[in-house]
Amino acid sequence: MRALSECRLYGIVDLGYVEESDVDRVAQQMIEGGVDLIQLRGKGKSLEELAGYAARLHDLTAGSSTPLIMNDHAEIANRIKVEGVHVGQDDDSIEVARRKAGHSVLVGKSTHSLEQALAAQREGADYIGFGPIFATPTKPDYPPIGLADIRQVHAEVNLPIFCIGGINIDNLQSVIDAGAKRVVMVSALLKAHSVVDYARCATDMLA
Ligand code: TZP
Ligand code: MG
Repeated sequence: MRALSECRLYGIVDLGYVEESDVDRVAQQMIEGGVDLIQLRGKGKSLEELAGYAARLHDLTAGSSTPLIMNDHAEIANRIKVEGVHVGQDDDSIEVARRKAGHSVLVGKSTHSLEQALAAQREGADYIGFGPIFATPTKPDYPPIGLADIRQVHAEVNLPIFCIGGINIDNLQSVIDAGAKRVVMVSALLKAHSVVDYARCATDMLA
């Protein structure tokens, strides 16, 4: 399985954007375009439905050594042996997520400030998301934190840091110039005319 330290571009199969019939195709295109790890995110879907999607996706991701991360629901990682779980500030603690998963998993945590990033490191996260950097319809209730703290969070937090929120090819260079090494792209990638070309362009910029 690809190590987190090698991962630069994090893609999310967000069921708010991807139709059921498109899930496999989108995941395959992400892999072909060089997305390094993939998360399954399905707000409002039942555990049964999500477990079904996770099983389908894991068949695809495992063949390319791409870690599959389950958003929010560590109990699904207990049924489908995905490589990781991602929790937010209001979700299970990292310790509880690891216990529910029941096997060795990566656990990532969403953070929205330098203080939360430091707390996630103390709590034992394997990586963090840091954002939203820019305003985004994918997470509309969170105020954007901007580019200013990216350099400091990299100086103070010794974990892989994935900047997230409103990042696209047009603003990616500004995020990199602000100190980012790793990013998550959700809507920009999922809405791209070619997911493969868009991902390749982003991974080239992050190389
Ligand atoms: N957490 C912080 S911003 C965000 C999440 C899940 C959404 C990112 O989506 P997009 O479409 O890349 O802005
Ligand atoms: Mg969550």
